[in-house]
Amino acid sequence: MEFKHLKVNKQDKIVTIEISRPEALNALNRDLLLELESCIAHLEEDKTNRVVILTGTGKAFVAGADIAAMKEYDYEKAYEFGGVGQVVFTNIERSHLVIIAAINGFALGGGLELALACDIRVASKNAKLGLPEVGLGLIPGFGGTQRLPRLIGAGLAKEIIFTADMITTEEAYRIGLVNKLVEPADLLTTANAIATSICTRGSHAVREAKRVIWEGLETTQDEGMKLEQKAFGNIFNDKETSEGLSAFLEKRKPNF
Ligand code: CO8
Repeated sequence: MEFKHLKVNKQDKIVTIEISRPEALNALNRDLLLELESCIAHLEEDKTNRVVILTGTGKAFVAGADIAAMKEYDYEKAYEFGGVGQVVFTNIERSHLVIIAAINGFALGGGLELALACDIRVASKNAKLGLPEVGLGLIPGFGGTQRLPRLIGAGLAKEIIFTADMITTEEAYRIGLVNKLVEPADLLTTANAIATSICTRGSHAVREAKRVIWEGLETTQDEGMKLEQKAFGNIFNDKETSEGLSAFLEKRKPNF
């Protein structure tokens, strides 16, 4: 896989994608978004891949959508570009791969929206997060108005969106916007440790748990319970489940 703006590195079942457009602090233009979409789709085809770690080159994770490109937009172009970003991020959210955002620096606007679409967020203490769109006369357009309130609640999400202020990672950690906060030098090690732990668990089970969680978030709790019950039944059709249960009873590690 060769990409202009992505550096891809696979180690066993874990793939790290580094978003690399440093001249614009990794800002998302159409080419970069489409590369990301095709990269994830490609990784999904390889059954040995389990976890993807997304990070950025230099001092930014991603500093947002490309502001220069948006300057000339009218309704049609904005509507279409918003749709491209939404599809790419929704594919990430719904991928059968687990996707971890390792936030190494600025995660602003579309950059934070990308992190929100990931399953787990680990942040370096020197990162800065925010949705600065209203300060530019925009609104979040890659899912931020929907995913942020679902993750941290509407009140806190409104404060972040309406003020457009950047928040520190201490604050982001306190409100549950990031799962872990680490020294810059420990960022990728921590993300890899989480990824490695996930890789030791049942792959079918993790995949089904991810699916039931996102499908459940889209529906009522009662409907979510039915989804869970069905998935719980289905999982017994997979030999992985028998191995996991047998391993426990035989006091050994499962061989997934
Ligand atoms: N787009 C394009 N270029 C950017 C962006 C961006 N989002 N962010 C930084 N750059 C460029 C700068 O223009 C600069 O380029 P140059 O060297 O040619 O002047 C280069 O990257 C380095 O940036 P700075 O010199 O500004 O670096 P600083 O360290 O001084 O500042 C900041 C870093 C604070 C991150 C600053 O660059 C900044 O504020 N960037 C913009 C952040 C922002 O507002 N992001 C939100 C953008 S809007 C958005 O994401 C909407 C998403 C939904 C879209 C829906 C579409 C329909």
